[in-house]
Amino acid sequence: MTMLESSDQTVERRPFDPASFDPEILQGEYQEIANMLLACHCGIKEVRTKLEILSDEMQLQNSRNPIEYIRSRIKTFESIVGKLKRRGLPMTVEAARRELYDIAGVRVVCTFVDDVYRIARMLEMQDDIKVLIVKDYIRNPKPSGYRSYHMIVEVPVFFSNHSESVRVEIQIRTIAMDFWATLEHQLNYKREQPGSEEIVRRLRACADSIANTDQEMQSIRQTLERLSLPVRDQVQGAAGLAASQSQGTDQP
Ligand code: 0O2
Repeated sequence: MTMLESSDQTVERRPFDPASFDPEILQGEYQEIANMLLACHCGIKEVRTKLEILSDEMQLQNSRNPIEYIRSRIKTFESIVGKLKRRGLPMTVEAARRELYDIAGVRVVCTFVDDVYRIARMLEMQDDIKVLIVKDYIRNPKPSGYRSYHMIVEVPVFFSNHSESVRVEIQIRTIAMDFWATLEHQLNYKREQPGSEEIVRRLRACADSIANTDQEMQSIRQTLERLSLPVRDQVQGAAGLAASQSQGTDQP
């Protein structure tokens, strides 16, 4: 069983469920909401399948698989409504569909920093993926210290009588970046409390330290690869030479 299979999980935190709607908002749009949810769910499936295929292929071809695990989620109802409110947008499904790019989200957690870019390139090269927006918070971390590579993509989903382009936010990051983001997300409730500047500074320091560790781990892997390659080449070279010599001596 690959790492992907063993830890693969779909985290659909409390879905955008029509039954839980505040009757004041998005009223009378149940069918549209159901359609939007279905499209998001299918968009996530399409992206996950693409990633799982890449993972299976890399597992077979390489000595290691750069994808540690994949998670996905549909944004919660509260979060969608909160974002529409914050942006001063109308409380309609139409506005959510048009303006919010992260209702469907897939998070890919990779082993090393260069794996993040490899996976991103592999997705970008696929004919049926349209990349709309790229935000590289690894090269340009957020003031909080947050690091991750974000892509907003559009993927086609084929239904019985029509097809739809569905937007999906793909966040690609390393295990270390994911570790920081998960803990920071939990601790962040203190952001508005007195003394929060100090907390923010300490969290940013943790993020920088983790980023240095990420770079060092990648550098160690690259060094090991450089060291092991010539050995393998030498062995193969020696084996090849021995084979050709024995062929040579056996020939009349
Ligand atoms: P969740 O729970 O992942 O749905 P906005 O979405 O309005 O905040 P924007 O520009 O649309 O801003 O998106 P951005 O900043 O490119 O990416 C937003 C997502 O990235 C967040 O989603 C988080 O998942 C993640 N993120 C961004 N900054 C931070 C950070 O400082 N700390 C952590 N832990 N995660 C971050 P949501 O919608 O906020 O939440």
